[in-house]
Amino acid sequence: MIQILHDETTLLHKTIELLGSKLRPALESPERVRAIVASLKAAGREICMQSVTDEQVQSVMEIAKITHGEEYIDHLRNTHSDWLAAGLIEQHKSVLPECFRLHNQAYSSLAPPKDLFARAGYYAFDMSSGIMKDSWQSIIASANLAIQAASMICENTTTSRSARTVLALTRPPGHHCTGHQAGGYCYINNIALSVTRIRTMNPSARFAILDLDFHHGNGTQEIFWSDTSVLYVSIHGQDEFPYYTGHASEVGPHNTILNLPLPARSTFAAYQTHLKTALGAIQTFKADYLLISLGFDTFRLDPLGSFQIDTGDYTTIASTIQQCIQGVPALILLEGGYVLERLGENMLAFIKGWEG
Ligand code: SP5
Ligand code: ZN
Repeated sequence: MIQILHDETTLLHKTIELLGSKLRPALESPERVRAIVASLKAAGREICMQSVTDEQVQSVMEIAKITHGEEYIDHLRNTHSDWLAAGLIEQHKSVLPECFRLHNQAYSSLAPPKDLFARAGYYAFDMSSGIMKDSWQSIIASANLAIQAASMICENTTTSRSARTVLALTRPPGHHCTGHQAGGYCYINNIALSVTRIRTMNPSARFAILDLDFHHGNGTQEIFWSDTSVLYVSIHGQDEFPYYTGHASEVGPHNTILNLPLPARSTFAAYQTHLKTALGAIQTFKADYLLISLGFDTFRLDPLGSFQIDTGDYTTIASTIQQCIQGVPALILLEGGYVLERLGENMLAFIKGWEG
């Protein structure tokens, strides 16, 4: 049985984005997780509710700083109140960047700027990572779910045959967030924090990350780029957001990166071929833990995706993975997926395939 973790604090974050040259409510909304939770409950699933204690906030921050550095984490925590105090924003509005940092050898050692507008762009790479008054609380709650899930799969490994898969309903998602830049609705790389947590209990562990979101997980790839104990494998839309990463030629210095881009309108048959390639690489790597970035924006009706994957296909995807990784403890973190009306049934279809 999959154990499912959720924290209602993840629902507080609600922001805006620039999409198709229009500023609008972000597609990454609280309703996404609400829809999944409603379907899970209707199907009689038990959901393990979490809430972050003050003590846990400190420990989440300590773990987050390892991946993201203190300055970036402080930025996430303080930006909205700094803007408010400076009279730059109203309480219920979101901070959005206006100017991004330039990339050039000559500027590479540029220190974080003091100017509040400059900082918003320094710590982001797009305009879908707004920060509103409650964002910090949700970001921490989401990261905490990833950390708790990591602790649980380690415990399960040593205790017994009980649940070896934990699904965390992480929101905001994480896979686009790099060491120091938010983007693509992501503020902290949740999966990277899971890896850190598992390593505190098992320092020599090897990890396979399977990224099934429609978009390439540029952040996860960058964070683990030269890490020999982490294999990063992604199946994603070719030439789609985040546009500049995810090419098959990006393999990393130690061949631990495998990008499997698929053209727009690809069918499930084409997807399955890539999934089998991905799973072959994962088997060869002999990981101790499988971490899945699960996005349902691969669904045929998704506004941000273009694959022809239907609800029942998620059952096949999950059972294909299960058959291949038998016995390896797995952690599943939620990334994207934006068709509110279908998210719940897609998640149930995936779980059905996983549990067999
Ligand atoms: C976690 C996640 O799924 N983040 C994705 C954020 C994507 N934001 C930008 C999307 C730009 C879409 N442009 C139109 C493409 C139509 N195929
Ligand atoms: Zn996505």
